[in-house]
Amino acid sequence: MATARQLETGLEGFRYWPGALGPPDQSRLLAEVRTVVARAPFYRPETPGGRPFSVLMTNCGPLGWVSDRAGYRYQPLHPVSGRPWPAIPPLLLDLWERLTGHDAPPDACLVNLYRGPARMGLHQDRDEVDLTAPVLSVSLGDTAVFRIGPAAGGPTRVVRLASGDVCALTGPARLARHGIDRILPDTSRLLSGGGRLNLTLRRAR
Ligand code: MD3
Ligand code: FE
Repeated sequence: MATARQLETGLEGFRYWPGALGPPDQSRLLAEVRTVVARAPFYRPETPGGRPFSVLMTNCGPLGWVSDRAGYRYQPLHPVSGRPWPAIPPLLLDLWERLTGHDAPPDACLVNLYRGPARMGLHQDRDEVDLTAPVLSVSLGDTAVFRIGPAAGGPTRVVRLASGDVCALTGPARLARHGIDRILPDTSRLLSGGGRLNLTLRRAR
């Protein structure tokens, strides 16, 4: 595994491994994600204010991140089917151990699907109990224009996240403001029909 790049984000703790997963591993991971999605279909969450997300979501692991009129939270059941989320694929658990070195495994994996004009506004991830645990993100499919800046506000910068890229957020970067401006169409052939999948591993509790 290549050494992580510390991008000049001014964000200590943002680590980035371009091409951490080569094409064979991307295909293997995609097959595992399809198995997850067969048991826990994508659905469109709503913000607490009642606006639909442009991103479709599902989860795997003991807990899944959900949003609806009651707010943001982690819960053990799919909000539409009422069934438990499927297990986190072993490939992702291995990646977490190898890249974060964290002593405890992730208990939540959010799967985001971006198609067409889907985007995600600038936000912080703060629904987790232990904010000292890292977050690990894996990108598959079309390239994303990812924006990140300091927790306190101020200048942001853009990083293109391509298929197979992995990034980890630890320390001061854990509460960084971040979002997805847009997806660059036709930049990967991994997903038939195009679009982007992002898998985010976290410790929610
Ligand atoms: C920086 N997802 O689900 S992943 C999210 O590509 C989310 O779907 C984006 O932001 C996506 O909450 C970005 C990269 C990422 C994930 C977690 C972070 C960046 C982060 C937590 C803190 C700081
Ligand atoms: Fe986020």
